[in-house]
Amino acid sequence: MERTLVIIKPDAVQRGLIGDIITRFERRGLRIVALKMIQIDKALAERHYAIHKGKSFYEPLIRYITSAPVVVMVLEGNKAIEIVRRTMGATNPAEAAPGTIRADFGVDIGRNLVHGSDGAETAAFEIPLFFTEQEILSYARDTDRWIFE
Ligand code: D4T
Repeated sequence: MERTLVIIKPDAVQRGLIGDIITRFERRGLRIVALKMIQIDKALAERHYAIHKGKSFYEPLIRYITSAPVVVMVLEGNKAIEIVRRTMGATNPAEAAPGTIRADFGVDIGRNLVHGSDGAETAAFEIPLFFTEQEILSYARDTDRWIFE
């Protein structure tokens, strides 16, 4: 089963949207296998966003993601990576489809509420940045057979 990293970003935490955002993913049927609240430091932010180094939005992005606490989670499920991306909506909330998290709660690209790994390789890189193996739980839910074929 696929795993993906989700970050509920500082703006979402400050705006009291942790519960709403987690609920979207829970209702979708994805299984939460790790979850914690942290404040990302500069070193971790720079590793996580290394791919964007040198771009015009890089410095503001690092300032934003380190500015206040975030909630990080590992979600698991069939096609979890794609399902999370579609549930979040387009990177720019102004272009996100109605019904997605970014469209329903956001306006600007630099305050887009949530992060989800954008592919299998990215997930494999990002998850260990935030969680040890011991922090990621393996368990089944009684409802799993009603969600996963
Ligand atoms: P993240 O990584 O935060 O989930 O976002 P996406 O995967 O959807 O988008 P991304 O990697 O292209 O961008 C990372 C992060 O940078 C912000 N950003 C992006 C920005 O402020 N201005 C921009 O022009 C772009 C492209 C938003 C998300």
